[in-house]
Amino acid sequence: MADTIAAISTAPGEGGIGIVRVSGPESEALMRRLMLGCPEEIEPRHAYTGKVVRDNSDPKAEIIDEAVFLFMKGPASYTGEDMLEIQGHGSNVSLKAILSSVLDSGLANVRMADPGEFTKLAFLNGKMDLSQAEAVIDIIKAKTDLSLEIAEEQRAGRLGDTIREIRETLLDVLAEMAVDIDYPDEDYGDEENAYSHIINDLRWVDDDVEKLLDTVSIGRIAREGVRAVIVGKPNAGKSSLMNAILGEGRVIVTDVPGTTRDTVEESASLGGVPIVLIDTAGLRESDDKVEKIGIERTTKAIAGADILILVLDGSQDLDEEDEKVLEFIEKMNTDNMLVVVNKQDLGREITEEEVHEKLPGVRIISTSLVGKSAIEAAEKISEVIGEMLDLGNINVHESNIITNERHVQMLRRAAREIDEAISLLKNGEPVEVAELSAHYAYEALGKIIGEEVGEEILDTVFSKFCLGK
Ligand SMILES: Nc1nc2c(ncn2[C@@H]2O[C@H](COP(=O)(O)OP(=O)(O)OP(=O)(O)O)[C@@H](O)[C@H]2O)c(=O)[nH]1
Ligand SMILES: [Mg+2]
Repeated sequence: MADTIAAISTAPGEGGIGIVRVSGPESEALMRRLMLGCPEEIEPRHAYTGKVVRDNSDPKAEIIDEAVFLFMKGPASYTGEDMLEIQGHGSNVSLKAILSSVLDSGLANVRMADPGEFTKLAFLNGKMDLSQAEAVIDIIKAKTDLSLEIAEEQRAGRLGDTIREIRETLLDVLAEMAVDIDYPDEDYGDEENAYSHIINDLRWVDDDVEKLLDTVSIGRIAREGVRAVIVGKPNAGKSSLMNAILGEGRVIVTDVPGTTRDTVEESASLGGVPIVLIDTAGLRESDDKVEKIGIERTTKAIAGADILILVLDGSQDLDEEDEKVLEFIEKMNTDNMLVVVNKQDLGREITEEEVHEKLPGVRIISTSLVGKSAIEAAEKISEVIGEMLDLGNINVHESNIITNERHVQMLRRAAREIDEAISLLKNGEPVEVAELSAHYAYEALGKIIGEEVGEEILDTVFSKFCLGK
């Protein structure tokens, strides 16, 4: 007999409600055993309220909790098996008592569930493909509106559908190749290559795969956030800018140059998109040991930046220190750069022309980051960053966005193999060899939706889940 698994599915801690979830052939028997006064006939998907006891047949059994019992008959359940949910009060003590009553019931093969095992069963029982199962983890772990929306599209099966379509096309090409192997066509008329039609079809597939790969950087932003690094000479107002965007006094601000000595990272949400703001130690020559290390870290942060925000003290002319900073960043792409000319309230010495001389075409904002004007400045900066990221053009509901590293690997492998097949055919190699590459591409795509995946991949995927999901 198959195992019956159980776990507490709600997060630990105090909560209004807490749920013990059971899946497997003993689900119904467990309801009969644990629910005081369980009805003779249990109607699936019907909510029964009742007292929870360790063992119904014991007349002196202590009452553990009062709960809602929900029995779901397989295959119409999340896992595809019979399932039972016991929805009690969200107390660790009572939930543990309910769970141990399930586990110690003496019924056959009842055991604690592994992390992600409910969803793994759903996958194994054909309730969802692997990309959908992975989206379930992404939903649970989503930190921003954007990552949630992407995960929800994937859970609904959008990516899986696209992958199946691409594989179908590829399967047709494989069939064409097989025909050519069996009946080689020596006379190819006007076509420059006997396999032109196959090469063309493979290019279509390649395009589709590349289209998915093009979304990887947006996917990474959705998952990890945009790294925006704030740089500038000491005292320019970098920490003031960080605080203004965060809307709190997170970083120490003083009029002492060299106040920030280490990089400070803080996450925020920009119109639903995660952004990691990184305040840095002002860049300058320094003999101070701590400040020197801070400056090294600034250099490292710059290297890993998606967006660079250069803060200038606009109330003074560009000086040597500014020049030093500019040297640091002059090789960077100005498309990903924003210059904030700060301290406008103290006068305006730096002109846009001057900045553009150093950094052609760069976006410039003038600000004052003290007092009330800081709020306005932060709004303006957020808006421009949004434009820089082209956030308006991310349409989660119209296209797939690849967020999962395993999917990226498989798509890259598929693209490589298709390219290989194309160049083999172009070089006049035997179709058999190219067919093998195309076949590997087909397999790699299949792994995204969980076809032909081994235990090892499944273990890695599901070990990322929490207990009870
Ligand atoms: N008048 C005026 N003062 C500002 C403005 N922005 C920042 N300041 C002041 O300038 C000083 C330095 O600000 P910080 O934000 O600490 O500067 P920083 O670039 O982080 O400096 P370091 O950490 O030393 O590199 C503080 O006294 C701020 O209050 C502004 O727009 N106008
Ligand atoms: Mg600072």
